Amino acid sequence: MKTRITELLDIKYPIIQGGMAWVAEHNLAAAVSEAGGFGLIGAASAPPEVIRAEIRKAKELTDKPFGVNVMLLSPYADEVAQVIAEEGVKAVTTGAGNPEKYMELWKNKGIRVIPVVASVALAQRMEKYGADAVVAEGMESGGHIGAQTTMTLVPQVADAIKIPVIAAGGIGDGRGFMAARILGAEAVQIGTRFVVSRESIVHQNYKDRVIKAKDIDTVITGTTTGHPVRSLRNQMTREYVKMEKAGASFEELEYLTLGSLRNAVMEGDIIKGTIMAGQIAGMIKKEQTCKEMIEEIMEEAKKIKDSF
Ligand code: TUI
Repeated sequence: MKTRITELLDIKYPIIQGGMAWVAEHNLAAAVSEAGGFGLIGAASAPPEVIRAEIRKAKELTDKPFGVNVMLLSPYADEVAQVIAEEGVKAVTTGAGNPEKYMELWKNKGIRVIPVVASVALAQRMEKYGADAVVAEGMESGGHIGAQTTMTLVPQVADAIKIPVIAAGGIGDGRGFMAARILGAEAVQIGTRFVVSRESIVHQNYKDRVIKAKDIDTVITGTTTGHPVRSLRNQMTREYVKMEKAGASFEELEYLTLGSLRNAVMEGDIIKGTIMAGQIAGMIKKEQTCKEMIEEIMEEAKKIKDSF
């Protein structure tokens, strides 16, 4: 299935992997790229030298193109942006902000720039500043989210810009893939499903919790701090919501979640940790390799296409 995104990124299938903090390291990125999708290393809040090493390790595992996701709230964002330009990857996606100040640096190195946006306004601004594509990410996603749903955001962004759109948020199978294509997207970004892939280094407790999740099991915390985050309900989110209702300060809430994503992903602390996951978690039922996941999605999509 050829689209402007498969051409832009030189990939077989129009499926890109979410730049998930702690989860999206070199093994996952390489596995997704080897399977014909587009893998990404999630830089999250990691220091620049860690990202340099991650890029080099991914290059040892695959000759296929892959990218890095830059989380713009990171204290290391400037240095990470520089490291990416030095090391060279096929594309950068960005999250949680406006990547304007880095776009020239990356574009001069021939790196494709694909900002993740949660509004039409930012999508238009990114196009004007030379973005190659955008990811339109709905609030069904896990992690830090905007306010629009995928169903409403994707067609509005697709109508507003000429560069290709990648849909994200709530997509995990061939039906979601085809729905996104019908809404005007030329590829999809998938996060939560890849969390439970065999190649994912995520702790088994976390994977099992995602697999066990029901449709209504995610909650949004942090609305009061201006950084809403979707994760699976647990002791931490109950405590967080209680504190938010009681008018806790930004600092108190930050303290509660300090290191909590790492503790969930790496140590398997699914009680006090933050189990970021999207609303599609309820549909994800088994661990598979990235190749099995991608090929299954594409086969389902083809069946749907042929039945129309
Ligand atoms: O960035 C994400 N997902 C993330 S980042 C993250 S780490 C984090 N943890 C706690 C609090 C904050 C961050 C975990 N998950 N997705 C892409 C995304 N970007 N979603 C929403 C946005 C976004 C929001 C506002 C992008 C731009 C924006 O405004 C920029 C502007 O200046 O207009």
